[in-house]
Amino acid sequence: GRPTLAVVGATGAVGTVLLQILSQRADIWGDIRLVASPRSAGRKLAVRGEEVEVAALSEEVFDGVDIALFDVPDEVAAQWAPVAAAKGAVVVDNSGTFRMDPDVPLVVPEVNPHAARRRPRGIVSSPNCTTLTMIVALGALHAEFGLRELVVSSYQAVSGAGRAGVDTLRRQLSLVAGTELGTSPGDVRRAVGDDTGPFPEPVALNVVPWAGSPRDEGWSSEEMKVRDESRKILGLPQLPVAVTCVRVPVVTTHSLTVHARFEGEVTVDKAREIIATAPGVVLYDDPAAGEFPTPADVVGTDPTWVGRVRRALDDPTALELFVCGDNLRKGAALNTAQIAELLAAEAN
Ligand code: 11C
Repeated sequence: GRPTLAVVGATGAVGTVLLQILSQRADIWGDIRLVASPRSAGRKLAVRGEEVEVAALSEEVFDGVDIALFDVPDEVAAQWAPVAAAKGAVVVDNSGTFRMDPDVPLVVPEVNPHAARRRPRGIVSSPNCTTLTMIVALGALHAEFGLRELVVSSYQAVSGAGRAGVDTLRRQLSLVAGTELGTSPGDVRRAVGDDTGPFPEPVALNVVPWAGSPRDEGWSSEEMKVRDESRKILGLPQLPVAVTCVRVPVVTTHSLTVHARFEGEVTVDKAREIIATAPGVVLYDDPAAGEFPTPADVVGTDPTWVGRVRRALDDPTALELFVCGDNLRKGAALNTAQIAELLAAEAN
């Protein structure tokens, strides 16, 4: 029969997009069970055109489940993913909890689908949205040119921090709209007040060079994830990665500037050909005509969009790129749905 799917965290920012994606893609699923915290249990959500009641997270909800998609906070995944796996479900987890576990594959179907086959814990992880924004395009370029070094900066949307992030930006924008704020030190901060939500500083009319929590030596957790996860997905454990993560006043869609250095000389023509033909990647690059990806155009779409493809001015082995990807779709929900489809195909 068709596999039974559970969606854990169905009411969250990513869960909501996941239900849309499951309703849009080829329907390979039997039962789809929706699961959330007891607080959200009993609500009805639409998936595949039907209203489905949300069940409270418990051991029993995993009875008979073949694949369980987890879009929940790290600590909830840490507690419940092993419970679902012990019940016989293959877990596809979108949290940061298991990504660097050597017994948990970290999978991007366009880049390393084979890695999903070895999963001794019954858990497959999906990468962080910032890593996912660039990794499909980089995987394709690496396959041709051999990646040797990455230098990246992110421009991350507030929905990366969930509903609270979006609510914070909208509230702050309403407080600064139509004003002349942004002209003297601290004026934006005074206007939006002390409650900056999940961000350390106001995000409206601002950029904030911080995402995640503090790690050693001044690094952020988000920056460490981009480095560690990129290395694991590409199978390049020593890859030098320099990264700065920055939050910008965009609702959804992360962007990155990428400086990628390769084994030997590269040409823009070849790079453009690879980007234009790689599955899951779109080349949108004609600056003279005003064409390059921006979050306002990319939001709601599935692929990674790449523009501003240039060879580094001072290094014939390096490329400069600007990439955009919807952080809730390919950055989260879509990648987990694609992994689930990969696992379901395996069973046939
Ligand atoms: C952000 N990328 O934009 C983060 C959120 O490891 O899955 C996702 C954190 C993670 O804030």
